[in-house]
Amino acid sequence: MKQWLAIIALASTFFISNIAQAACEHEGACSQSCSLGPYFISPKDGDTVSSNFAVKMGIKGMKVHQAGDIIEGTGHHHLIIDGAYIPENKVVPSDEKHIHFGKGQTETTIQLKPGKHTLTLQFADGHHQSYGKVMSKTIHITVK
Ligand SMILES: [Cu+2]
Repeated sequence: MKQWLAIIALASTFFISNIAQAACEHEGACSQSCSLGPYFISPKDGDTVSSNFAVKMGIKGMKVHQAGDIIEGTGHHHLIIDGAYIPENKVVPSDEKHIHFGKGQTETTIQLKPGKHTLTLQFADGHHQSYGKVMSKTIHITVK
């Protein structure tokens, strides 16, 4: 009997997630739950900024937590300059193009050369392992 309950519970979980998936794919009907992931509070996509500018980061569907332990539903921001998102479970590199906010920071100031750049936010777990494309956001900016 217990086994049956487990199977039914499992089946209904699949069923519910399928409905959620279908709702998300329904054009124009994208609710809050569809736009999960990190987002730029500033700058905004298409903005022109001065060479020294503030970056403010937000996250939907997860909570910011400092790096260290892996805690389900939490992670920290990474800012990738002129690079792509990090595939799921891969560790985010640490260099001048990949900035970690392992203390749980949600804003910073960066300096970029004049011209067009991309900024990518990548949310990753306490061990800096990427949550993948769905937990990333890329914008295009111009530095004057
Ligand atoms: Cu990290």
